[in-house]
Amino acid sequence: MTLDLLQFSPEVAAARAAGTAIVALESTIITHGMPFPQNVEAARAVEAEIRKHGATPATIAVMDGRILIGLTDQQLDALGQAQHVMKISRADIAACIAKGAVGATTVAATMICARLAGIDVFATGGIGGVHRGAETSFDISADLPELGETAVTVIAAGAKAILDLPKTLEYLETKGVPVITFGQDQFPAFWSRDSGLKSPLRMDTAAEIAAAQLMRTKLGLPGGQLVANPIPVADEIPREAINPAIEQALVEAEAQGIAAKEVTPFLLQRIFELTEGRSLVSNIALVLNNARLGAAIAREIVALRA
Ligand code: PSU
Ligand code: MN
Repeated sequence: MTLDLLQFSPEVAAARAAGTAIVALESTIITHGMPFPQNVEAARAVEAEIRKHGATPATIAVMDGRILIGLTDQQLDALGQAQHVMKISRADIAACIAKGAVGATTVAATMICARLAGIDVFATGGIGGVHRGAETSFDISADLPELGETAVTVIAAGAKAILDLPKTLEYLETKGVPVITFGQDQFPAFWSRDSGLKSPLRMDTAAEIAAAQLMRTKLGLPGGQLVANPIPVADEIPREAINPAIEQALVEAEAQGIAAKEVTPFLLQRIFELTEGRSLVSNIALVLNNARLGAAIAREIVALRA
């Protein structure tokens, strides 16, 4: 029944029929995370990277009352330029589909759709988290509880230092989410390889990460895994270099009364402007890096299930 709501692109439908590896991708990063035209170029490059590494990309969005699992070139282009696209999470995905609006899926909504489509792995840039000042604003991204509920392995470059990273890790632990850093002991902070915090878990191979997800299923544990994949050394922006932009963006958000769903897009846009585009170059590089690891994990899951 739910399958009626899903519209698979021809490429994704073929991968499903063949039982080969698929990696889900979100669309909020396209509509609210990066400016046009770099957003569409980046989305295409990420899809190509996944194909190059032996898996099929499935970019997810909502249009015309259906959930698209895999976008055609035209759909991707239209989404990348569209104005007034809804940023949808768990709270608003049903309303968006029901009224036939165009919606870009956040990490939480992409996880929900990936699970419905039988996709185990999802690669992105950064996840939402506990915002600084959450003790008064209560601003905690719906991405975090989703990881505790929906069985999808999400690959991100950690969380941005616009967030309160210690609180984000505490919240994930409370929700029973394994936070696995790939190949190092320190939890990464998106543009920087080191947040100064120790990662709860560390794994060094895609096979281990795949096995851990299947073990959760075997144990009857709901929920996914967060894989934190450090940005490549060559693309890193050191903490000292990015921090002034982060601090200024946060001050401006506060002064302008930016709240709720607007907070994350506002901060991303301001940091892009304040770093004169440097943040975006690194952002694209780390998403490509996550796409490669996502493809490897998806292939291992297929192999383990065989
Ligand atoms: N963090 C990033 N880039 C992004 C986002 C977060 O570094 O593009 C997007 C993702 O779609 C994420 C969403 O799921 O913002 C979180 O929004 P909020 O904080 O409103 O939950
Ligand atoms: Mn929020």
